[in-house]
Amino acid sequence: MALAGLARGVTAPRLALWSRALSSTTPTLQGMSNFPGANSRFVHELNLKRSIDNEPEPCYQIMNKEGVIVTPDEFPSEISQQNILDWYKLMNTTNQMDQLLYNAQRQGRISFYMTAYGEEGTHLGSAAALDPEDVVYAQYREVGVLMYRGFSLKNVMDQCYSNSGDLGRGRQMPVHYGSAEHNFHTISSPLATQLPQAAGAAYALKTRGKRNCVICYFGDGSASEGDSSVALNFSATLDCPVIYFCRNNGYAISTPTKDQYRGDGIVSRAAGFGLDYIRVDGNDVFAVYNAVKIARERTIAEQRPVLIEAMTYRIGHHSTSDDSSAYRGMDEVDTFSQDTPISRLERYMTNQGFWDEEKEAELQKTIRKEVRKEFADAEARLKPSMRHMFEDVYADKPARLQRQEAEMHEHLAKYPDDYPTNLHEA
Ligand SMILES: Cc1ncc(C[n+]2csc(CCOP(=O)(O)OP(=O)(O)O)c2C)c(N)n1
Repeated sequence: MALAGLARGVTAPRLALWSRALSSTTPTLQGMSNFPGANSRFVHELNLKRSIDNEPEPCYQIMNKEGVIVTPDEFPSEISQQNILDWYKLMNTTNQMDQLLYNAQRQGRISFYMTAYGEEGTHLGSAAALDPEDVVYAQYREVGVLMYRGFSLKNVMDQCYSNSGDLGRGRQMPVHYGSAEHNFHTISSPLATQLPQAAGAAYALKTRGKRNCVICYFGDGSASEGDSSVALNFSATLDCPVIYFCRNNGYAISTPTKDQYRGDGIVSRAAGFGLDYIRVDGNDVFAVYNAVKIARERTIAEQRPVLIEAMTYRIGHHSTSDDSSAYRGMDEVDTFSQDTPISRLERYMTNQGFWDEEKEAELQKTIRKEVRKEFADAEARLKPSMRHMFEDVYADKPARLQRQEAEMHEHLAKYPDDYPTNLHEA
C-alpha cells in the first residue's frame, strides 16, 4: 500500500504486477537493504570511504619492455609468425606515413595532420581481434585500425590531400577518414560525439540480431566530455554489445592526465556504470589483442558493454597545430621513446630468431618506397569537382542549394583569375 501512494497514475492491476516483479528479482535477505536503487548489505559502522584508498586497477601485460613473453600460457597461440610480420610492417608503415605527412603539412602541402607515434600497439592489437563486420567508431588517432581492415596507403594519402581520389570528396579535414566498405564511421572533430553514437549503433546491431559488436575508440581527454558518461550509461542500461576502448596516452593536447581526473584513470568508471572492464598495457600488442578478443566474446555473448583502458604514451605533438615542448620536457618524451610498441615487437621478433638488422633495413626501404610513391601520386592528382560541395546530403538537391551552386558558378566565371579551378576536376 505504501507503493500505491508513490506511483500516482498507475492502476492497481499494473501496480500488482510491479510488486510481483520486484519481489521476484530482489530477494529480501536478512541484513540486506531492499531499496529499488540498490541491494546491498547493511553495516553498522560509520565509514566515509576514501576512494584513494582503493588499489589501482592492475595493468594486464604479456610481453615486457625487452620483448620477452612473461606469461607464455597467455600468448595467443592462433597468432602466426606471418601475422606478427604483417602487424610489424603495418605499424612501421603508419610510422613512416606519419613522418612524411607531418612534414608535408609543415611545408604547406596539406592543411593539417596528426601522428600516432607510440600508439601503434593499440591499433594493431585491437584491430586484429575484431571481425571485419564489427563496426568502428574512432576518434582520429587510430589510422592503423582502418588500414588493418584494408584501407590503403593510397586511400590515406588521397584523403589527406583532399583530392579527387578521396572517398569523402575533399569535404573533410585531413585524418578525418571514413569508409563504409570497412565499417568505419567517418571521424568527427568534436570530441566524444562518437561515444553515444556507438551505443546507438550497438543497440541497432542487437535489435537486428547480428552477432557483431561495435568498438569505440576515444582518448583520456574525451572521457571528460559529458557525452562520455551519457554513452557509458546508455550502453549499460540498454545492454549494448559495445567495446569502449580508451587510449590513455597521458595528454589531451596540453592538459596532462593529472589535471584531467582524480580517480584511477578511466577504467575505474566502468564499474560505476555497470560495464565490464580491463586495463591493459597498450604498448604490448599481444596483451591488447587478448583483451579485445575476450571483450568481444563477452560483449556479444552476454550483450554487456565493456570498457578497456589501454595505457600508452603520445610521443608526437598533439597535431600540426601543437608544439608539445611548451608543456612537457624532452626527458619525459625520451624516456617513453625507449619503449614503444614497435621497439617491443622488434625485440620480440629478434629474441625469437626471425628478425635481424638486415631484415629491418630491407623492410624500412620497402616501406619508404611504397609510402613515397602513394604520396607523390596523391599530390599530383586533381582536386575533386566543385559540384561535390552541393551533393550527398539530400537525395534530391533542394532549390536553395541549386541556387547557391548557380551563384558559385557565376562568381567563378566573373573572377576566373582568383580561383585555381584548373586544379579541380570538371
Ligand atoms: C568538444 C571539443 N572540445 C575541444 C576540442 C579541442 N580538442 C581537440 S583534440 C583535444 C584533446 C583530446 O585529447 P584526448 O581525448 O586525450 O585524445 P588524444 O588527442 O590525446 O589522442 C581537444 C581538447 C574538440 N575537438 N572538441
